[in-house]
Amino acid sequence: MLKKLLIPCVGIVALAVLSGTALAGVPCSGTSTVVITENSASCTNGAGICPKGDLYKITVEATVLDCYGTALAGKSVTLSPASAGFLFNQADSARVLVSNALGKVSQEYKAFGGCGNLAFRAVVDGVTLGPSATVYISSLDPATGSPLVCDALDFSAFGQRYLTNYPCLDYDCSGSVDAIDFSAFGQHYLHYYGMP
Ligand SMILES: [Ca+2]
Repeated sequence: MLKKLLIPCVGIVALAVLSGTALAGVPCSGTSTVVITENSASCTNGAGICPKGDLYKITVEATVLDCYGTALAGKSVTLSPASAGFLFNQADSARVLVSNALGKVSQEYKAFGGCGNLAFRAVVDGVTLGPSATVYISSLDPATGSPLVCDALDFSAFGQRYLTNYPCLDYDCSGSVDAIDFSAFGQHYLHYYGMP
């Protein structure tokens, strides 16, 4: 009995997919993209982030297409970080944007905490797009115990890693945590999210 019911159902779905009518206008994870670009002055693989937002930044862009490559305009797109080890403020944790005529949304992020490999994803009409490829983030706020502020806990973390190659604290991507990084740390010490 079940088999008799299932076979016609599968046939109808297959016909709808083959005809293309079922999926046109629906966001498609196979064709849509989520991309992070870095805006870093001195690093080709890394972007130092200060919780105040006054060092480097990243830009996340999602392009929403259906499975036929048609751009979907006017879609509500929720961008979210897709990696552990980071802390974003509430708005940036799930930022809702509306896609333009090219199906694109774009958002800058420059004030957050944590470090490591960071990816983003997008959700549109219940369809998850991405995650993006990861970019490596170094940070003035590496200690998770004091989120969104560069304070004594971060200084302690810095001291323990000084003269190592720990990438979280290598703000200029020189390959070592050295005096240049210490100078940068000092310039951003006690910076916090929302600081004027
Ligand atoms: Ca360095």
